[in-house]
Amino acid sequence: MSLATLNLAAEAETILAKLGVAPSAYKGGTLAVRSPITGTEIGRLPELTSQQAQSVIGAAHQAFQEWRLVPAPKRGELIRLLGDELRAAKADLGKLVSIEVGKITSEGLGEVQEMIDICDFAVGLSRQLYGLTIATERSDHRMMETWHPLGVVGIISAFNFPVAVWAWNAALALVCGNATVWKPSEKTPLTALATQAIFEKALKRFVAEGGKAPANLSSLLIGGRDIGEVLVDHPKVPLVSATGSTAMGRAVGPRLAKRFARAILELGGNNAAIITPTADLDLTLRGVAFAAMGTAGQRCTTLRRLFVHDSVYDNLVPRLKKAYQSVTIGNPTVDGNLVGPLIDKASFERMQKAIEAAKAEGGAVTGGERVLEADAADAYYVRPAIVEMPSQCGPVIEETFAPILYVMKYSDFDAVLDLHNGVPQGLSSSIFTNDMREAETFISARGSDCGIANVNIGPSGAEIGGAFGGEKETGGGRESGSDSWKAYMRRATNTLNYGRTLPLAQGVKFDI
Ligand code: UN1
Repeated sequence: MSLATLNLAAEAETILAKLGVAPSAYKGGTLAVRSPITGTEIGRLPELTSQQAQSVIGAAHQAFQEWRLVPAPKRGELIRLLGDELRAAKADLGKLVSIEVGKITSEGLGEVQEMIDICDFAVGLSRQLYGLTIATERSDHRMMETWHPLGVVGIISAFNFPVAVWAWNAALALVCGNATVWKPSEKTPLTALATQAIFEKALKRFVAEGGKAPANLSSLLIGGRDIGEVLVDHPKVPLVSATGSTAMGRAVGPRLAKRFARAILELGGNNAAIITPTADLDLTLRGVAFAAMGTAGQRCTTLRRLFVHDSVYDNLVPRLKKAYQSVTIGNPTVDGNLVGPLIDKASFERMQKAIEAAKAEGGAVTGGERVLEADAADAYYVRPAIVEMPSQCGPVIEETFAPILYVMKYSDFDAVLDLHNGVPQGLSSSIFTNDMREAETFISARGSDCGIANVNIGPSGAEIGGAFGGEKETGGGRESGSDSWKAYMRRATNTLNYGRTLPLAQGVKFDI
């Protein structure tokens, strides 16, 4: 089916109706949404005023006050039901992700799977929100920590993972006893509406089964930057988890710091892989191809810099170029296509600008051109670009959210580690090697400085079980697995005296 004959607005409407979203939520408003598959409009959402946003947050705070009293394993039951509803909605929500973001089918479905996985994780976690008991220096005393719910958790998400990132945050925040308020990207509000409707279904079941849950436990703020600012500045929001560009983080971070609110920032990545002399090149080729071209280069974890040892360069790079030339680009909902569109025209223009800047620095470019323009003049499909660079300079040290892979030759391992870490961002990284010393060094204190460091797999496609996030300009936040839940709770240290005397710490005497 050609792109011109697609009716994506109708397809989106069918899915939204099936998932329980009323047409008034996405018709007749002021926020226009376009599908990057064709560039055509698929919705026009009513936007909230700042005042309405304030009252949504106020209501969420009230919900928090009730929800924090529900035992955590019971809160976990709500998330179990959410996972259940997401399983039932997987095909529809996955398709809507493809329509709204342009992800290929398996990645749209994978995104919903990521939501299901974090729900499973959070259900187990709801019985494991434990603190330590710590040896005290005083007799007949006990010292311990307890973890308590925090309040309203604000979630600001980006277009590229329009629903999974909400789920990472919301599933944990809710089992931890918080209420959530979500400001999705202006580019992807339809999948947010659908997710909210799925959550409401789970909540209804929870209440029908005798669970106690307040209204407004999870709310959505549809609107632009001003609405995001209301969330960031609201005194009843003790934590904001924000995913997006470093520029966004620079705006959000200081505003939160000013009122001593917590921040989980997931910002830009400029992820690299080092291909060493002993790398399994077949495996490397596949790892690099997915990490660099998958999601049309629009993941925070996308592979953007490739350092190839000079002994394998002439073997690997021509094969990689061939893969780039033959990769199937087009309608992401058609099986077999591996690269869908860029999100919009601005993204395409940024990509072209970066390619021009790389050329000016001596870069040799393969690919990068616009394709399928005749089929869909308002959609921006590109052939992923390989840019062979003489050195790490110019656009290579920036994050351009598009499929550009900068390839550089190296000969010395220590020097390449320095280059690897020589960018402002620090999200994800990989090494492809069968040399144990190199692998261990890469993940050691003097190796990769990123939040994620992999061996023989690419930097993208992390599982939810690990903590997700990065260092330096990536923002330092951690979400998802491991003990990331601690960021969504407040810790209290409790000292209990079960004796009849009052020994003071540090031997202090104060006898009255
Ligand atoms: C993002 O790009 O915002 O590791 C997150 C990955 C995914 C999440 C990416 N699990 O690529």
